Amino acid sequence: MPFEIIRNDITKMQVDAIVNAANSKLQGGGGVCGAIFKAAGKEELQRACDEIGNCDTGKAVITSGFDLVSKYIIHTVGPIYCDGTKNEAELLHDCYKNSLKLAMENNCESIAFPLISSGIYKFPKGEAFKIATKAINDFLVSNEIMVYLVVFDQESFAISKTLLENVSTYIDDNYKSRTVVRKFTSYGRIEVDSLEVDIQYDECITNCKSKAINLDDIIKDLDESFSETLLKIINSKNKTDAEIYKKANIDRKLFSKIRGNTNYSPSKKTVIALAIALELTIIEACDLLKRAGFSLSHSNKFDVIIEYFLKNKKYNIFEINEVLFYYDQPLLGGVS
Ligand code: AR6
Repeated sequence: MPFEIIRNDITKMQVDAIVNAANSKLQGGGGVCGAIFKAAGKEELQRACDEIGNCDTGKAVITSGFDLVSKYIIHTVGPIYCDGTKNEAELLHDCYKNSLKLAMENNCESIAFPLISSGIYKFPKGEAFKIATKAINDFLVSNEIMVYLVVFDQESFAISKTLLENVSTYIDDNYKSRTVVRKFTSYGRIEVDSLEVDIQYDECITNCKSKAINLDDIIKDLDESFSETLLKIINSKNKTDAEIYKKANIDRKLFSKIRGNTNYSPSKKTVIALAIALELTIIEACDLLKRAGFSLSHSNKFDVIIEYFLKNKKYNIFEINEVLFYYDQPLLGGVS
């Protein structure tokens, strides 16, 4: 199952369980805890918490979600950050692991976490984010559950400064935004939205014009489909399906659809996620995209960011998603 990072108010998440960044006495508090108590119904939730009593740091307990959309609230107690030498990282990792375990025991198919300990408990946000993503990824290697990490601010990201600077320079050098070009003709002034047209598309038009087209010939001579090509690449790289859809952060059911239907039309972000998981070169990735009817364009910021990672052979999908998220772009993977 995939893992998605989203910007939202956790109390609005439509999932089976949301996680509360609680205190060990399980008392209503500030921050995300305050928001959850308010949305769930303070008195009822406090009564349920009081029945449990308390919870040690790194551990998790569960209550009903009361007035929330989610069925359950999992309360986990993050460490109060001191100086990094008091086992804070391990305890924070345990919060995610134990909450996920508890969600599985209660048959939850989806769960949303806030960035535990990163507010009132003062864990540095970048580090807290890294620990959260690592703990979630570790758990997903052998478990099936949809996980959302709900973050409030860009500060939470652990992306290295150098990576951000490199991507930013690459975008500046390559991104061509839509510009309106004013042309003067004998009819007066007209305005043209000058989007950069893909070279491939240009070539295709030229080829079509220069050749007499026989539709039967073209259909007989169709290239291999996206899914046929994908399965061949997976085989040639000696990978299993599970290795690839997990690395691509793609839902297993979506992958089964692609495998089972030669003519399946995946979304562009699914193709890119698979290209990243297969560690394709930029040329191979463009070929795979073409087989699904897509291309990369310099007039699209998302595409330029993907191109940066492919060209630099950086294939960590979560790192790519952090950068995409930073630039407010759609993330890779998911269920469609
Ligand atoms: N949705 C998602 N994230 C949120 C929301 C929200 N509605 N509100 C805040 N955040 P914190 P902690 C983020 O302080 O550090 C309480 O009093 C926020 O930006 O809520 O673990 C408890 O009772 C931050 O990144 O939790 C404890 O006593 C993250 O949630 C203590 O605070 C966690 O910040 C726990 O402190």
